[in-house]
Amino acid sequence: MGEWKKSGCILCAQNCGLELEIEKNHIIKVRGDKDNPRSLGYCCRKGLRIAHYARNGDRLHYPLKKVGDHHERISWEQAIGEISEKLLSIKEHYGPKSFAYVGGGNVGGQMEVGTGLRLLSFLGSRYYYSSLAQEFSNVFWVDGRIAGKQGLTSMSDAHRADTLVAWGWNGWMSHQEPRTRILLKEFAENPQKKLIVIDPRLSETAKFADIHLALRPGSDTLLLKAIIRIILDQEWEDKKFIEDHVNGWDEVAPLFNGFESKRAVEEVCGLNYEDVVEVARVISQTKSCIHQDLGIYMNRNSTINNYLLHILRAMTGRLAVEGGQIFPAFLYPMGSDSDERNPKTWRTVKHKMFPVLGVFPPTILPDEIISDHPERIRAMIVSACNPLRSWPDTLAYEKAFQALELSVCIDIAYTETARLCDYILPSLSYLESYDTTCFNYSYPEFYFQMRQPVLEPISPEAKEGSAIILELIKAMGFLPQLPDSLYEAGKKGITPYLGTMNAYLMENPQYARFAPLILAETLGKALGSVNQALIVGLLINSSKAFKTGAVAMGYPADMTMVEKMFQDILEHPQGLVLAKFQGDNFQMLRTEDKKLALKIEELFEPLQAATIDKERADLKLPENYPLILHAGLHHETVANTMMRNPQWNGSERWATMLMNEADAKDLGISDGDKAKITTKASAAEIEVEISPYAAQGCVYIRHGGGLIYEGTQYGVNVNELVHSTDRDEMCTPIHRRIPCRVEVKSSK
Ligand SMILES: Nc1nc2c(c(=O)[nH]1)N[C@H]1C(S)=C(S)[C@@H](COP(=O)(O)OP(=O)(O)OC[C@H]3O[C@@H](n4cnc5c(=O)[nH]c(N)nc54)[C@H](O)[C@@H]3O)O[C@H]1N2
Ligand SMILES: Nc1nc2c(c(=O)[nH]1)N[C@H]1C(S)=C(S)[C@@H](COP(=O)(O)OP(=O)(O)OC[C@H]3O[C@@H](n4cnc5c(=O)[nH]c(N)nc54)[C@H](O)[C@@H]3O)O[C@H]1N2
Ligand code: SF4
Ligand SMILES: [Mo]
Repeated sequence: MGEWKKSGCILCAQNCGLELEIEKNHIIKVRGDKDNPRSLGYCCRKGLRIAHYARNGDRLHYPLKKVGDHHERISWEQAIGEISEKLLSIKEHYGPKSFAYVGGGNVGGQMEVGTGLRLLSFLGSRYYYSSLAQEFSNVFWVDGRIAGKQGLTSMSDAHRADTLVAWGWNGWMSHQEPRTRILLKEFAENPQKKLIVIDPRLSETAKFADIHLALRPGSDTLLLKAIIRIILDQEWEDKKFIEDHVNGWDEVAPLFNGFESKRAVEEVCGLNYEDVVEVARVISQTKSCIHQDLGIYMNRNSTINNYLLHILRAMTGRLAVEGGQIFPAFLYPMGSDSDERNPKTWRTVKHKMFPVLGVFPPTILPDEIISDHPERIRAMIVSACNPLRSWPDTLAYEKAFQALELSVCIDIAYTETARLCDYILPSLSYLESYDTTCFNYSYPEFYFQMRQPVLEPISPEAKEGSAIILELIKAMGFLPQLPDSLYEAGKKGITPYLGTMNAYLMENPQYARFAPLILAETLGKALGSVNQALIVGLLINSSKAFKTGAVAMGYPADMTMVEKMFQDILEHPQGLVLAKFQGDNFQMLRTEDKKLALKIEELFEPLQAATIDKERADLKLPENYPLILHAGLHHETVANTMMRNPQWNGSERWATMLMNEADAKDLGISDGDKAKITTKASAAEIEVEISPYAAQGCVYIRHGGGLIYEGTQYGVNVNELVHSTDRDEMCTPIHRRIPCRVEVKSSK
């Protein structure tokens, strides 16, 4: 019999509450935590197998340094000393643009970003690259324009909707909504609710649909334009909502003048027009919610499609409303506002690409390293991210890492990225440390969970990622000498600490911008955790809306709020509600008049240029690549690159490429045969699985394959098949549409 402890799942952004039975520092049983206010006991197959994340043969135990072609153990002192010296020397020789900070957290935890971004800024650089810009730059950019500022990322509020549209989202497998399978079943079973799935294939989610529009892959722009045109023709738009809450409608509506919806739907999207009219009716006439996902974000026309989706929501009164698409408030936003129209916004030296939400895109990073520009990137710290498997064009990344003068990886495992780095620093895992994620979003109740350590560290040398970066910052001399009084005050409690800190900053206003780091260093020491101190910092710096919402929950309005709240957080390892937002969702907007700014002038031209004829021509595949590779299915047998031991999937068949029966017949391929798949980037051999879940003309390889576990590679790394030029206007990769060809290699 072990001890049951409350924690959270770190394997997807739902971060469900979990209870773990721990015996002798091993997880022996897992169950969903009914006390978690958001997940309410829900847990999927991945969460149940989380023990494979905590313990695996690739865990790191001490700092390593590359010597020749292998890594050797070194001390922390040597690691911090050498890395900080090299960083300063590279900066001195080549300037601040030569440094990039990469990752900083994944779906399981992000507190190390709190120190990582400050290290970046101390070195004078703004080059922060993360996986966020591999999916969301397109939608973050559109959200930013419509809401008035980047950082207010909108999300679907499916549980309160009557119609749920799954657009390029396979929720049954990927979740992406709280308690997704329960939600989808509720939509399937309740006659008052409708599930519409817009996906070229019969996905696992589409099986539950009332209406499934199996559109031609990549024809979403025309379908969206058609739905909008139909609503206008039928006068189904919500005129009152538009009048009250939308600016720019008079200029947006004419963009759809003369659009031939029937012809687009039938000739290009390959759909029945009556079905599309019905979908337009249901979206506009019921309490509808559209959840779009990677089928849109990682596809052609991603920015225009996100714009069209918001136009559709706004004209039907479903944007910034409960049960539709809402702008939730965060304790901390996913990133900072960056506006490329401001000439001070940094661009990359080679591609002149701008950041979105403060993040630069992974598709161009290899070019920015390999470039012969004098200010090219030469030094990089990667933490909690695995670009060598997660980011497009592995072959380009392999070359780029060779061209770096300093590469450092902070991880829990000897990953494919770690293998190429000069230094590898061992982090505590998310189950061995205090951490939280920015995915705590909910509205109007603000739910929050700080996970607490439930396992003893496997390695006595491992540290919090944030603490490692803080060590580097200190070794480079960026932090002032801090008085003992600050260290001492932390031991007396948070309120006395804040008093001492305020007094210190009044006397030393020049250090105000270092406040979070001073907190991390001094309060972090008192609490025994930098991450905890950073979370206290988030509470201190929370928005006015958050603080007002917390007072409405009964928290004191004065300085003691932070201490009281942090105490509650510690006493509720299952998570809790910290605030209840007041007023309607429009109050979250950053536009001056709190209206939706629907007019995005830069997109008018490309939106209109996407005509039926142009789209038809653009959708044609090259003759030598007649099939579409869906590069990275987020299937239940995948957990990004977090579960390294392939045994976590038992005897489940997971390393295959899914193919439609008709395509297999055409190519003379049988189930279990080895096929060769070729793309512009490269070629690979892979076992074919004939599947009802594959659309004709498309093949599907799961995301996260090709991990090297204890020295052996398992499965195909799909990012070897993606070329860095397979990207869209926001530089997000077009992983859902990689032209390819497939040939039979050997029969089983
Ligand atoms: N089990 C599991 N769950 C996960 C993850 C995991 O690794 N494993 N990862 C998590 C992460 S980080 C993410 S971002 C999410 C991703 O979650 P999803 O976005 O749901 O993942 P995908 O597998 O890409 O599913 C996208 C759907 O888009 C469809 N699609 C492809 N092309 C088109 C098209 O042209 N038009 C339309 N309309 N649809 C198209 C595909 O057929 C597919 O069903 O999953 C999360 N959940
Ligand atoms: N071709 C293709 N590529 C894709 C996708 C696709 O669909 N197709 N999907 C993309 C998507 S949506 C996403 S979100 C990304 C995800 O890709 P990444 O951002 O790379 O995230 P993960 O694979 O979840 O984990 C990254 C690293 O975090 C490490 N890690 C785990 N726990 C800890 C910890 O406690 N501390 C530290 N420091 N490190 C830890 C893991 O060992 C792993 O090496 O992949 C993307 N890549
Ligand atoms: S839905 Fe996501 S967070 Fe919840 S148990 Fe499954 S993998 Fe973990
Ligand atoms: Mo993702």
